[in-house]
Amino acid sequence: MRKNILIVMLVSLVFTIPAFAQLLSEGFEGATFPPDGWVVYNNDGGTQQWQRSTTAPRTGLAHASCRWETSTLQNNDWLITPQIGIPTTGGVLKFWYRTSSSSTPIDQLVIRLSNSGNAPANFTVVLDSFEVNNTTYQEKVISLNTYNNQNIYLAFINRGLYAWILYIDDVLVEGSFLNDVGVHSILSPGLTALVNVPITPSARVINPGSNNQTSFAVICSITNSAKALLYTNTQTISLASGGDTTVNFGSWTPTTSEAITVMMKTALAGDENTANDRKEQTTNVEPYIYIGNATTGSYLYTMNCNANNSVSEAIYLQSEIGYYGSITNFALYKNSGTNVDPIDGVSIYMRHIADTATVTGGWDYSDYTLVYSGQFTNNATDGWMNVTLSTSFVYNNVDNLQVMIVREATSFSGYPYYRYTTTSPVYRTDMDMVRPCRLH
Ligand SMILES: [Ca+2]
Ligand SMILES: [Ca+2]
Ligand SMILES: [Ca+2]
Repeated sequence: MRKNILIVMLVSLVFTIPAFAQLLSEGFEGATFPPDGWVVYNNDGGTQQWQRSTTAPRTGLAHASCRWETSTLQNNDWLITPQIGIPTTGGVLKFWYRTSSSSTPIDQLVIRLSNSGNAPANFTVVLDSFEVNNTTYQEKVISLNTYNNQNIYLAFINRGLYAWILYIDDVLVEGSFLNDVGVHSILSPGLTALVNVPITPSARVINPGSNNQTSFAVICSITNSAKALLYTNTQTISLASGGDTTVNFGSWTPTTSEAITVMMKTALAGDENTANDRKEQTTNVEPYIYIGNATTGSYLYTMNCNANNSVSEAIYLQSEIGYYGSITNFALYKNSGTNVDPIDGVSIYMRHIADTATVTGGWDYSDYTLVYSGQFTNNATDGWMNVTLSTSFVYNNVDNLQVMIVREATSFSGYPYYRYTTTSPVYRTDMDMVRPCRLH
């Protein structure tokens, strides 16, 4: 029950879209400094300037940092953003700052704005100027409403006299356009699609603008590496300000194993923020999804036919599957075993699960879907042993996939050894992370 509550909370967090667009978002994670489009000036004649540091990131691995000069020089170090188009309403700058020491002399940070060029002389507006003696990160929020519908640059200037080391992280500029819709993410297909299995391309579309929008087009097209158009489909939708929705396009069945490019975009007449209109990804169309590359077999894991009755559970990670849609077949790789009679009394169950490893203890059927019941294929002494599921399982490409195999029958000689990999430290004989398997 506790688990269900957690899931509901996560979903509501993920699907709340505030009615503003991110115009600049910089966490200084990239190896290049200054980041693309940013500029640094060391205007105090010293040796220190703004740089990337991994000493004290607020988020991620890195942040921007500027140290005192070795003399008693007053710092004059500039870190300047790329040009930012401030939209119609609600323009705001947010960033996090701190110093390496609260002792005197105290650091001084000045925030300036230019609505012309990005040379220091252009920054005629002082937005804020304040001492920094906090040694944990604090957020600064500065309204940019005065500069709506203008193209601006922002400068972070280290002006401490001698002082310590200034840190900045997570610089964000937001604002609302009147008319702005976009594609938040491609939901389907995943990074893998299956040959001859229909897919329903789908996208999550958002309206971060201030205006409600009616009857605008959302387009999906799929091309191959030769640029041949394999599929295109247009849906017309309406979306209230701050809203988001899943748009499902018409079904399509890939027929060839190849890499395809999936493009989804919104086409709203008069969209003032085209940066969020389009998403693109490469999807590999494959005949099968193979998980694991083990070469050794075990009779104990996966499906134990050396005992009367057995149960096993395995978790396959979303990162290993990367597929959105119906799973219609499940196969294990038989490494050896002289008996080639079909294996009686086998039931296969599947469920979505957030866990990344199986847990100790008993097993139960909760949340599981029975996808197959009957004889398990066993028609050779080695090779993939495949069953076509009686109930296909629609995999969401978000959670991990848990598979439970229940065998209710007596043991037999010449039993199979299936290829497997245990994921240390999750070594258990009753429940285990087992690879490989094959899905399609
Ligand atoms: Ca960071
Ligand atoms: Ca300097
Ligand atoms: Ca847009």
